[in-house]
Amino acid sequence: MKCHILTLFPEMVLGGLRTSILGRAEEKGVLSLHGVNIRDFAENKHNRVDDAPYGGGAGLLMQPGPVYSAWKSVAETCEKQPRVIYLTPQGRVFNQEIAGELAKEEELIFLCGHYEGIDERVLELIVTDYLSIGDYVLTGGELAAMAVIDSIARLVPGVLHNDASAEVETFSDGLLEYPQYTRPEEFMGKKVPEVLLSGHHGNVDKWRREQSVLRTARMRPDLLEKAVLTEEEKELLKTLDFQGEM
Ligand code: 6GU
Repeated sequence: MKCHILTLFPEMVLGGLRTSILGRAEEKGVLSLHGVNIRDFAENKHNRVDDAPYGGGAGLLMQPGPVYSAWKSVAETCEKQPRVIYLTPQGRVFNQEIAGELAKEEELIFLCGHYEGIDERVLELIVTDYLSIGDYVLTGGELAAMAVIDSIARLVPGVLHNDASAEVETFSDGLLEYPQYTRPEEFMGKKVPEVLLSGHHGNVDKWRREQSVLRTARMRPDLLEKAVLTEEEKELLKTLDFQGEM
């Protein structure tokens, strides 16, 4: 998978993403991250890429020319035109399902806005997907692009050590992850649950599944609507009253 990131701050996005697992994935050759500095495509000798909005109003907007040229510099190198994802609080709210869809793409272009946004005309010309990472406002699209790219990249085969770990975790079945423990067996007087020391894998799986269901009911009851539960699990939840717990 190859991700091109069009931004005024490529060092922020690449520095963040390359710090850990994705950096190693790049070294292994299963992922490629390419930062494109929109400022390199400025059309004046002061390298300015922003200007005041027509009609007045606060703040500055990114001008269409440099954004278009930055996109074109990437698009020219691609056989099949990649989807162009613009990060904006006006977009569809990103989730694990969208991550799974985007992880199937060979190549993606991410466009990060700054200031008050980007001139609408260039968005109409190049953007295929509008994505938000939640209902709050950031100063720019970079942090959102990093979150989206991280969650997509970890689904690409070979990025994680074992592909199984991408599956078991939170949301693959619509439930939160079960609690986990490592050494020592006792910490500050708190013991690791007995069943995990038993070596009985059937019981371990059963306990973990139950913990996932209970934890989801307590912490994110909204997720249960879409989760696939057995009749037994539904009965278990009916017997509980979680109001205000945890
Ligand atoms: Cl994608 N961009 C910005 N600037 N703010 C956001 C966002 C994106 N998603 C949530 N807030």
